[in-house]
Amino acid sequence: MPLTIPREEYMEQGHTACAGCGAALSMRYMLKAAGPKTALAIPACCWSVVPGEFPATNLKVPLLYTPFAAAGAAISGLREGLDAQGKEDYNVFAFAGDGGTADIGLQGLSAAMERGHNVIYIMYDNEAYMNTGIQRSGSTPYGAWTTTTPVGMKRDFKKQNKKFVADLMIAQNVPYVATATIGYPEDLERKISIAKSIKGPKFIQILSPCPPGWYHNSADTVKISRLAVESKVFPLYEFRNGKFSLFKPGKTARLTDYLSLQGRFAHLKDDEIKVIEESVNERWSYLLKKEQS
Ligand SMILES: Cc1ncc(C[n+]2csc(CCOP(=O)(O)OP(=O)(O)O)c2C)c(N)n1
Ligand SMILES: [Mg+2]
Repeated sequence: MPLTIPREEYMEQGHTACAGCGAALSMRYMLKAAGPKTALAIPACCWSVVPGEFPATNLKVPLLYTPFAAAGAAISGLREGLDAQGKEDYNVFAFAGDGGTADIGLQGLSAAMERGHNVIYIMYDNEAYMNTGIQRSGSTPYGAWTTTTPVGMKRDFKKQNKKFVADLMIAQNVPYVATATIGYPEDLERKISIAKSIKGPKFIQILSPCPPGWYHNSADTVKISRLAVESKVFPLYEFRNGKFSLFKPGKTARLTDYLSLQGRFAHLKDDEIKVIEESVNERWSYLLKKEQS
């Protein structure tokens, strides 16, 4: 496959992300495709501390920090303000965590999409509230250890299934919805570029492994992100103008290949892994049917 990743960098050295941070790669790739005419809104999350303080932030694009729940409202306001100045050629992005998107920011996201603003909302999904110490979110998968679903004598890991926010955006008929991950960077660049080319609201959910939160080796971030797709745990899909298409990875992996590299799943017994396997297969069949319908 030809290399389609732009060489330009809009994220510089000097950030404070952990070694192997999937969300740092998500930002880097996103900005490469977004380009210099980008205005960014970031709610409370890891990325609200990663760039450092103004004027020494490591991003070459302007950014607005917003309250935790306010990313959707902020990008609507940025869009209106830029348009009023005749700067319709600027792209307006939100870059928000899963807690800020699946939970506290969901109403603001849904409202921004409903108003039809010409914006791109990126949810970087590290599957928990990482900045405040690994608390479970609506996007944390079944079986995961977090500090609010601790595994102790009662083995009280997360018992609820992951809420798939991209599915909710499809239900709302958002003009462009996609899932992506940093292990497939060309695919990620392509999806950001498509989002830029469509007028109206867009939503992209990027799986972004987190070494301290998932208890994995920081050298394995990209590998785990690819295994998530190959094991069908995190399917890559696109929804455009009402048409749904599902990526079928050329190489498949076992669910345990994905789970076994992460300490957050180390406590799981065979019957619990079976529960995950069944729900992964069920979801894959549901997505296949969606593609055929
Ligand atoms: C109203 C409000 N409640 C709680 C917080 C504290 N807080 C800041 S960041 C954060 C976690 C964000 O989680 P997520 O959106 O998943 O991003 P991540 O930290 O994982 O990058 C929390 C709970 C806050 N800033 N505002
Ligand atoms: Mg998170």
